[in-house]
Amino acid sequence: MLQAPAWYHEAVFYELAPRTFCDGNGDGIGDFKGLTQRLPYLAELGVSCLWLLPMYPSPLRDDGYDISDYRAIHPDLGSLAEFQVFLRDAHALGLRVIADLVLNHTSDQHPWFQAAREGPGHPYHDWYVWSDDPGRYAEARIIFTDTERSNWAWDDQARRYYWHRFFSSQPDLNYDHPPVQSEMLATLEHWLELGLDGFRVDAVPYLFERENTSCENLPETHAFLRRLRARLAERFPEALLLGEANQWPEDVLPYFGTPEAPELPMNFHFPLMPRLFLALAQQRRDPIAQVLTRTPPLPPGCQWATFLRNHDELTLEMVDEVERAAMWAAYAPEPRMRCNVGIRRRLWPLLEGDRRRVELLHALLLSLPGAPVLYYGDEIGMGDDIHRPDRHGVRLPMAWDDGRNFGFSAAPPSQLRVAMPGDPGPYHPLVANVAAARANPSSFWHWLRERLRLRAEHVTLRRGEFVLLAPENPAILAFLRTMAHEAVLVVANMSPVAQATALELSAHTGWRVVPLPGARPFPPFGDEPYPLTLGPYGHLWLQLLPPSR
Ligand code: TEU
Ligand code: CA
Repeated sequence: MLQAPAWYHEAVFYELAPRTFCDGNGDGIGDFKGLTQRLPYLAELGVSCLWLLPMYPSPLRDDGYDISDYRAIHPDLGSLAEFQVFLRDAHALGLRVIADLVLNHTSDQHPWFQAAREGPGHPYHDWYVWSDDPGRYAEARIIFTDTERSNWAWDDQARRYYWHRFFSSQPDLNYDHPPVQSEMLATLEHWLELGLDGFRVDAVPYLFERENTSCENLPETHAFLRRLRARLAERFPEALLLGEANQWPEDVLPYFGTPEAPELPMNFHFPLMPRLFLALAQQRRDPIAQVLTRTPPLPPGCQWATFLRNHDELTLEMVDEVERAAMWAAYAPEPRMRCNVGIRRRLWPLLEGDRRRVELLHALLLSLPGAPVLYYGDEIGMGDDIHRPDRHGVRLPMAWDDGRNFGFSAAPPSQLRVAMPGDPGPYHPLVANVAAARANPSSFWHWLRERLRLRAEHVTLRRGEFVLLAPENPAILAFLRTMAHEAVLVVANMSPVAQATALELSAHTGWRVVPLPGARPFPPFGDEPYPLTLGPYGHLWLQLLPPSR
């Protein structure tokens, strides 16, 4: 009997930052008290696992991805007790919670790094990667190309260079030093003992460095992940480790490990994400079909985390030059829209507020193989602000109603740590807020909630075998999710004009066709190719039922 899939295989994730979700104590900063008050909203929407952006003490040079204490909650966000109330209430509502964990580097304000700066004699010096020669690891690419010119930074006190794959205020930990590995393993256990359901493992390809390599995806990194997985397997077999390995498909696969030597049970499907947008821009299915064909089947017990957007730039690191140029042209015509090797825009502005395309991409996100990850605010049509520094423009406060600070905080507007957007327009929180979305039965919010319900109702959409079809019409993406008792046929028109197609489905001759949602049955499948017409950016979920049922 197939082992029942782990809880995370079929979860719908919802990525949020406690700092910008809801302020519970009126100091102008989102916090766990506010997030706790909004848990019923998240349960009502129909998501099943929250992914919290970094919640630890931090000088916030990288919005919390620069951690200065791995075992505490940032005081802005509340006390450990308030975090535990949040976790208890989330679990009571059937919501699981994973937290972002940054293994690769700390803040330069972490006491470990401050001690390490004392120099080679200090016991903490080897917790970081130092060199007298800034030419070491010369083949490692710079990731934050907008701000960093080198992966080495000089430290005046230590009189040596230190290694940093991200901002120079984020020194990399030295995973060749055993106490670092032990401390990080203990940190994971610390939070799991408090009831956390798992982690999103940040920047996992960069943990180790070796000369004459790209310093990404090294065997030593995979060996550490095997050690990490084995360590948790005994006491926390249900704990999720969701890897952020932003790599080409063949380089992401190894992060799942093998059944004999497992690593991370879930990884983000970075290869797919930009190609969903590229297919729209090019009005053809190929970018999606090619990457899905190029993605080998996962080892048993593993699952992709699929997503449209997140708190970072829409990364173009793993597409080729031609694809990147097409994406820049289609989605980032203004240089301000670009950040590093990506596009710092939220979903709705990226798609010009075109609800048809937003629904189309969500219809694919919720029916393609993988566990979908929604980004907070996309459900209410939230906008961005490209005039804010770095990626902050895609991390604005959530808007709950049309009241003071749009329901985010009771503080005076001037006290908000993160200001609400000011630009008038279709995404202004006056119109794009939860209350307005819920009050309008024909809003995208209700459409999304209904699709989440259908996905929860149809195990075929979560676990069905994926079969890609190849209709004549290149603008049409069509695939099946099949199980013995039913199949779901998904058809999508990637173009802005109506398209006709005819699908070869001889294996389903005589099967009944029921649209999801809706009940007006379509004609059953005959021997002929099945004709369908889709409107601009149209899409269908069609339930196929065998004649017997
Ligand atoms: O990003 C890791 C990373 O490699 C980024 O370059 C990412 O691939 C790119 O931004 C597109 O997603 C993680 C966090 O997501 C990011 O917010 C942090 O700034 C970074 O790590 C450093 O902790
Ligand atoms: Ca607060």
